[in-house]
Amino acid sequence: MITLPRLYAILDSSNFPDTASLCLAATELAGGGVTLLQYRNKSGNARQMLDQSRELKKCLGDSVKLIMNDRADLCLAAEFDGVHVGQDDLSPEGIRKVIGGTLWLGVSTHNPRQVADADSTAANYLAIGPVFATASKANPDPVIGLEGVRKARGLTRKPLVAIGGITRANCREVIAAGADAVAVISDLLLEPRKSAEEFFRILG
Ligand code: TZP
Ligand code: MG
Repeated sequence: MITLPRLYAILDSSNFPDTASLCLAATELAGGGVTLLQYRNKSGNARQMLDQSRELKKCLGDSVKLIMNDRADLCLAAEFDGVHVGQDDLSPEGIRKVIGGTLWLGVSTHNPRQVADADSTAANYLAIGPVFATASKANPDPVIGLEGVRKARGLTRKPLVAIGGITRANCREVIAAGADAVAVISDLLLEPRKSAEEFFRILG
């Protein structure tokens, strides 16, 4: 079983004008204690994604575990540490055929049925959300609230990451509802290092 840090940072390329600013945010997050980081790019082509991923890995070195959103092929090509997939991506079994048994695999879920299904796969951790309203995802599933996190906790013993609208102001109650970690995009953007430090201070 893997152990997740309390904070799982996500860098979405759409929030950065170029790769240099993405890398700057990444190094600031690492300076603030982040050790698990997902690269998310919903608009770039495969070549752009691979270029940016390689730069990200170069600027971070080995201090941070890097997870590729959606794409097992780019995870391997960029030599990342794992892949995170949703309900419309390759199945966990399909992803394992590509990445093998060792790299990390996370699966997004949005309701109890999906949690139960994902629990019986070879995923290393599950994500559940959106817990609160989010502006960072196009066409998000319905908000599940803290009750949705509690329900998910009751359905899996895999490490559980809560996502969606989580901030320094509400993260404590999300962990109290049973999540092992919180995944965050927007509340890390303005001052990445300071925000990350505060998340860790709040969550211990
Ligand atoms: N999946 C469910 S909500 C979400 C994703 C990728 C976006 C989370 O971003 P934010 O800004 O922390 O709400
Ligand atoms: Mg996906």
